[in-house]
Amino acid sequence: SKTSSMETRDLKLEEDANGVDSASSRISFQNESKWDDHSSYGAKKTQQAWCRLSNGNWALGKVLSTSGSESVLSTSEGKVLKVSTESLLPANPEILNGVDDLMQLSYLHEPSVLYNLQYRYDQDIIYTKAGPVLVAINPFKKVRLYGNDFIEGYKRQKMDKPHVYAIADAAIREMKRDEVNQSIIISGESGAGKTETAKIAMQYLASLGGGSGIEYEILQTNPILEAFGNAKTARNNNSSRFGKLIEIHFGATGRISGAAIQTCKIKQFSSSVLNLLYCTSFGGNILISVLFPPHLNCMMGLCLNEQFYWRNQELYNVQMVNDRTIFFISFVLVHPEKLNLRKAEFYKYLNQSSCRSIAGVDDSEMFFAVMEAMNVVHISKEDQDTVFAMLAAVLWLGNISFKVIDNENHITVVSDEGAQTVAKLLGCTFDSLNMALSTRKMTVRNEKIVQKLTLEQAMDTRDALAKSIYASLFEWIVEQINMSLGAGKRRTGRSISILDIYGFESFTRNSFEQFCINYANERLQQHFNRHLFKLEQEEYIEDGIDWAKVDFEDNQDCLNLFEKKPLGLLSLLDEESTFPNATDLTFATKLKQHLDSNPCFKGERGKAFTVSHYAGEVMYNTTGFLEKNRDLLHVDLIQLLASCTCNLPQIFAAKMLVQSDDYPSGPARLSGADSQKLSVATKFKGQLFQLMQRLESTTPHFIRCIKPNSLQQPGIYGQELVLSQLKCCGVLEVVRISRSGYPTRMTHQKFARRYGFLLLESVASQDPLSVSVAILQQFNILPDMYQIGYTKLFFRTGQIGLLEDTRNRTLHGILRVQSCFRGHKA
Ligand code: AD9
Ligand code: MG
Repeated sequence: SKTSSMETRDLKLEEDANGVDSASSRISFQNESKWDDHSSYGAKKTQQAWCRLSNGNWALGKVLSTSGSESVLSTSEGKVLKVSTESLLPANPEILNGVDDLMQLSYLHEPSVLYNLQYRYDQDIIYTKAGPVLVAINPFKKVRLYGNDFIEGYKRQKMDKPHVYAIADAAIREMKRDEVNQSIIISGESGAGKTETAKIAMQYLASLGGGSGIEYEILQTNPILEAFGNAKTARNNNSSRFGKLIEIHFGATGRISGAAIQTCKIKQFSSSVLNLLYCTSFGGNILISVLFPPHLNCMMGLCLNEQFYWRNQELYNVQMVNDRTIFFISFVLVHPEKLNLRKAEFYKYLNQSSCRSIAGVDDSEMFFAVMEAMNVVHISKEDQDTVFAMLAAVLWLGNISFKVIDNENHITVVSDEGAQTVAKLLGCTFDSLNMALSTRKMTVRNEKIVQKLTLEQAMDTRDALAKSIYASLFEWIVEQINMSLGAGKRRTGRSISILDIYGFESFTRNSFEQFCINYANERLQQHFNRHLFKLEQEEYIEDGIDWAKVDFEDNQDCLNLFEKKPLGLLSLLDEESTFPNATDLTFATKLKQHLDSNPCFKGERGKAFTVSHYAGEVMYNTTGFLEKNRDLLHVDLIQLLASCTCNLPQIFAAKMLVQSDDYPSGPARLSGADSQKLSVATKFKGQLFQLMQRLESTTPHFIRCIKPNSLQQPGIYGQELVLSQLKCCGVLEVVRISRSGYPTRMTHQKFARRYGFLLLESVASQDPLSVSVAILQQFNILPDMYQIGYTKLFFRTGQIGLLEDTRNRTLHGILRVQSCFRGHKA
């Protein structure tokens, strides 16, 4: 270990000689070469170095020789490679293997970050800090890191390794200390572990207790929300189809007093990946996904890969209910004759798939857990019955069929068991159901007319009704939960919010859903950057050090591209959505016409355009944009629901009418008498702004979840996959930002105390600052490598290592002398 610590010292010395110039520390989000500037192998000539293999992976090797521009490397697998010296990156000394915080690495570049995370992951250490950010890598298996012992350990500060518990604990402490609300922002791609992480954080907060079982109630919201809001997809067996913010309130005594949940409503993401209920009618194919008690929903068998499965340019996302659930619902809970439930195969919305179960998931157990949870959050038995009646109505709606009645393809609803059951479950007459599904009232030149629907239109209308019932049901359940958790009752105390939100997405084909998700992430990224830079700068400025302010290139340009009025992506989308004759192609053309001069925008051929996001370029295809953005729910359907005798449809209708007035001053109210709603994108933006506003006033804590493989399997670490996520969630930027400043800080006192004894000559004045300066001089630390603040010393990366090594060696020497001396005496 002695040799390796010597090695560290040398490495650090050399690195620092090639140190960073703070004036040039502009953060450029796509500029990878920055890494190389800072860390290229160049003159360092470390014994070990990283080289990129032809498959894109990084390999660690021993440098055997370097002659001119070529080096010979022997890899750990025993291969000998001839590579260009330029392409090599210096490796960290072994003693830095698996450090808790990436910032402790002497050489910070892609391979060293990847390697450090993998080194830990291989030992089931899934949490690592990247400065202020916690990186969590999904283990895809049970890891022994949770439970009461750990919770106690972190509470008593006996444990200090990176952990979600540590983050939750810091949030609690800071909330109390600063009297400021806190937030824990969890992001990552589908299947990366956001929802699990959020639950782990909730578990920690709940352990603080509340009284009257409120903490248990908060935890019990998870199975309900997952039952109705999650689905099996190709990427995750339990994928959330909604974003969630849970705000946990604390009373004056520091105990939990209540909570409030805000979901990023799926309704406004209709026809989207985030839909609870996805339904589309294309060329006679009706596909729908229905969410039922947890894990019961399975992805349709033929849909092998959710994100890449396109047909008719639509995204298929179908989930299932299985027979056993239906059995439980119909025979255990509600009167079977009322719901009239059949086997899953019987329902059109369900029989698109052959997948009926998930390995390792006991549906009946989960189902009863949900029933129990609904009791805990005080949803009455009657209401629970109605909830299931609504789900049954949705299923039966899918089985409604139409009869063509003329040669213009106009239709009428077939009065069979399907339609009759729907009418019964909703509490309306068959005639009114038929009317709502086969005609549409419209106002043309101030005259009210009734238009007959064609088969295609009727199918769309039927599916839109099913979708809106499901989405309204989800919303209603969230409201019930909020009422039970005492939302709005006691908002006097402090709170900690946990945000579980879908991460940045970039697929080979990107549509409206990715457009919205990525826009949201662009906003969150800005929040993230501003916070990090603020943290950095505040400390420098507070300590009065001369630090050229980091002139950071933030992502405001990209946000402007989305938000500018009238010539931004969202405005232009809304405008185009109001034109009856507009098509996805005219929309794309319009974008190119107005935005081509914007540096973040690039028009592509046909219906496509590219946006330069902070995480990279994404090409969007406008197919379906207008339709998805309009997401019309015709007045006729709202009126149908309002006329029902069953209470839930009535409540849904009232809510829909209120919502259409939600943003009275909003510019984007769609014209046309048949539309009752704002555009999907505008509503989404409104929600996002509310969310951001809430977050702005909190101290954020960031957790970035990483998915190590796409197979949902333990023990597999895909470098490329991990790397792309590190880029997307900004972890690489954090590392870079921190490197560009003075990441190591120490008070004058501590510095003087720690290294003062190394001074060879005594200092005239014994005050900590003078001692510190003398130390810096004795060790010949270059002026560029440190700054002296009012209270602290600030160092560039790696600097302190040199002093530490000398200190260790000196102490070692002293100890040896002492023990020698003792031995002598004995
Ligand atoms: V999605 O965007 O909602 O599709 P998430 O929320 O990021 O996604 P989720 O939390 O659902 O992913 O995690 C996916 C699966 O990974 C879980 O069902 C677990 O099987 C697994 N997982 C995630 N985190 C952990 C963990 N800390 N320990 C064990 C985990 N397993
Ligand atoms: Mg999730």
